[in-house]
Amino acid sequence: MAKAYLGLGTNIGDKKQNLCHAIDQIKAKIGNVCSLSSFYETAPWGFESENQFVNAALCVETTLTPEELLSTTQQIERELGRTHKSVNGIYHDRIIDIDILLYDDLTLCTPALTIPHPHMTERLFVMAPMAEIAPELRLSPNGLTLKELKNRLEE
Ligand code: PH2
Ligand code: MG
Ligand code: MG
Repeated sequence: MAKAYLGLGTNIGDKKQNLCHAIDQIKAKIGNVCSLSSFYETAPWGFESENQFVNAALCVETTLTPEELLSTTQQIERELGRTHKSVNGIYHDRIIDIDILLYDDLTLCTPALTIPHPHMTERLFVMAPMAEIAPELRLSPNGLTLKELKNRLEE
């Protein structure tokens, strides 16, 4: 059984309800959710929008491969009503975004999927919830813990 960490974000509609629906679908289609962060209200990062985000992170135990996990998270995004995908760093308001952050200690780089998520350590909206649920987890290549990486962003 693998442990995958997922980042969740939403900035339109009933945001808390969007996160709860996504978490229900993750439990139904992916596996047991073994930790879940608080919900964080965050400002849009990397694009202009008047709509604030709510972000969270969770850990799920799963028998899905990384590729199956990606197709399942994308299916859940569509079922919850997501229309646009972000392309080339152009972001849009969204009902739900589910990003694969970590999958055990796997590193993977294919056109469809990069694990660890290539931008996770740059973004406080990811690292604050991650440091809440897995503060002592160490990330290669530099071996810093998630808490240390999060503290760096706040300096
Ligand atoms: N997601 C993005 C781009 N910007 N900003 C916040 N605050 N939260 C997000 O989840 C987010 C973002 C790309 O997926
Ligand atoms: Mg994202
Ligand atoms: Mg995404």
